[in-house]
Amino acid sequence: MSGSADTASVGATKAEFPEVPFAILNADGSCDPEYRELIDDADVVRVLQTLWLNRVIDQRFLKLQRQGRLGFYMTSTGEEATTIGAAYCLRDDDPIFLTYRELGALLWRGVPLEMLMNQLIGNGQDVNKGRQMPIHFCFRDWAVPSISSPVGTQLPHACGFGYASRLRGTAQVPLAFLGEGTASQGDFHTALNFAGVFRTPCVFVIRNNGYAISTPESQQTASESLAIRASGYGFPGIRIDGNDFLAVINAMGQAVERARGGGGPTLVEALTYRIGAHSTADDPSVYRSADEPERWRALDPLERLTAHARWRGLFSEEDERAWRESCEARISALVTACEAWPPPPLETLFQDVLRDPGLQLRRQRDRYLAYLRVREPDAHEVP
Ligand SMILES: Cc1ncc(C[n+]2csc(CCOP(=O)(O)OP(=O)(O)O)c2C)c(N)n1
Repeated sequence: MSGSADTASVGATKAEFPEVPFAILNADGSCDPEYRELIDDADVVRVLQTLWLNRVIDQRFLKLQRQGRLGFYMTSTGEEATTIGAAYCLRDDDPIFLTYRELGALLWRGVPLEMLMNQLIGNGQDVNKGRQMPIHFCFRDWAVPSISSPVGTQLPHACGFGYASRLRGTAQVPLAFLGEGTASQGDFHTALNFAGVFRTPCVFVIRNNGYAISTPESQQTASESLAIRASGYGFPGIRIDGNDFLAVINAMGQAVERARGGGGPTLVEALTYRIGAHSTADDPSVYRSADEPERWRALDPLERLTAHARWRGLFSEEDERAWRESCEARISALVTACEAWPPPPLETLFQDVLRDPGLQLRRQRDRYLAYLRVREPDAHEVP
């Protein structure tokens, strides 16, 4: 991995933030006794099950896209310790400002699988009426605001939410994810400067997965780390092993507690790796060698948490096989059910955008509905 134990607390202000180890899990899955208490046995199993579910969904939807049954997909394989671990440390009402690569956070939050699939497929049951690209989720009831395609826009939103949370006295702590490429965007500076000046409760988590599409991290920044940038904004930044679930929840737990207690924001840089392509529209073989992802498989967060579970005497190979098969079966049944729904009716294009669409749009809508009635008589009602 590109980090080392000495870079663990680069940028951290020791008076404000306790020492955070870079990694906690040993190669054989063991850990020091003081860290075992970070998570109980039941949760180790639940997290592993969520990790497996994430993988099964990634594999299945990648295939569906290749079969022409889905427009687009983006995997998060290899980054799940960071995505699930960060969400693990939140309260249910803490909003998660996502990018497109944090399916694990949604799974941990408990968004029903059917709602996720409806969005991916873009059928008439999708809460967003098929208006967003697949994987650009929005689930208000789970405190998940809409994902935006322009990278970085979620960051000012998150610190604004943190500011509002303090004014309202709700003690909610927004979590904002970003990739390391997005740390080069202007919105990163805007958000972190605002968060620092106003000490907004907020945790920013950089999934440093090595690439922004084809741009490697080495061409993204000349800084020795991204975590160190936080000190320029006046708050702590810590770099951790993002493939070590225990290291993630240890750092995140402290950052969230600190924010909730009025201590202000934290920047967490989680070193991880994007095992798959950027998206289904990308071919990584043109910019990285085939053995690079293979080398990272040795640090796979799933393998490492599995080794930890076995060290605790949990989640046997048989449990793992049974769980994987049950995930496969659940996803198959859901895909069949979600593909059977028709797409959103075309007239829904005009709904839920403006309270009063105005004369111009009303005319356009009426002309369009008249056209649909000719094209498909009986199928369309005036909304
Ligand atoms: C403002 C903006 N510029 C460019 C893009 C095109 N784009 C989409 S994803 C991406 C890479 C982002 O990389 P990173 O932040 O490292 O996240 P990762 O995809 O690695 O998770 C780019 C450049 C965009 N969506 N928005």
